[in-house]
Amino acid sequence: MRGRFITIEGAEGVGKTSNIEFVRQFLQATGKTVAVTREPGGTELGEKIRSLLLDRENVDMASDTELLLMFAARAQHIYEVIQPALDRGHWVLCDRFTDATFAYQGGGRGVAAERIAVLESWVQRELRPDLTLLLDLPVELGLQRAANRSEPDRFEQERVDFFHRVREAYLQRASDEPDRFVVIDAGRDLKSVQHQIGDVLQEYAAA
Ligand code: Z5A
Repeated sequence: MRGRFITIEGAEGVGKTSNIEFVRQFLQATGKTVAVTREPGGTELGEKIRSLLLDRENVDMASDTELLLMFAARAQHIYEVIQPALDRGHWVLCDRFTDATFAYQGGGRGVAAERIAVLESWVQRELRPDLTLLLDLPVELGLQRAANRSEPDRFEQERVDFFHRVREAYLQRASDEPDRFVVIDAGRDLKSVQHQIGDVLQEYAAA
């Protein structure tokens, strides 16, 4: 039987990295074999593309170049990691996927959603996440959390209004696809965030 494809999404500093290990352990405790991966990246080639995308020196990268690099990395990721794992019956847990493209390149950069949808269909064919956990919190709080953590990459240098558009685009997608998305209140303390995630997974893994 095909495994399930779960993605974790959210704007800057929402706590994806802090929660992904919790999700992996939770699913493993229910007997699933779990492959954890991330985008952009997840393969040797994809990680090289990630470096190009995050490099602050690439100041003049055009929005279309950025978009195509995201999908180039994704094509390799699906081919090499995601689809083979799902075909083996494993559950794939991915830190960001195409909803991030609709949020960052679409909402943030202003690329038309219809153009992104063309690439989505071309590169992914029928593949879509089965469940998406959207960690949501006020933009300023996320930026504050992220600032305490590391040097800003190319995306993290964007202005606050960019991240407001990213958040709005995510929330719009969640409202458009309520059967796939679960919105988690990520503004609370870590224990409470994990409690919310655990409740969702408990029900989902049993179904
Ligand atoms: N991108 C794109 O544009 N288009 C695409 O299609 C894709 C990606 C796939 C890299 O992603 C960039 O690629 C990303 C979008 C773009 N750029 N940005 N911005 P990434 O996922 O690797 O990078 P990221 O968004 O910068 O994620 P992050 O920095 O790893 O943040 P996070 O994982 O969501 O947060 P965290 O590291 O777990 O937590 C941040 C800090 O907050 C940390 O110090 C924690 O200890 C703290 N924290 C976490 N949770 C809590 C709670 N509950 N309370 C208090 N403090 C907390």
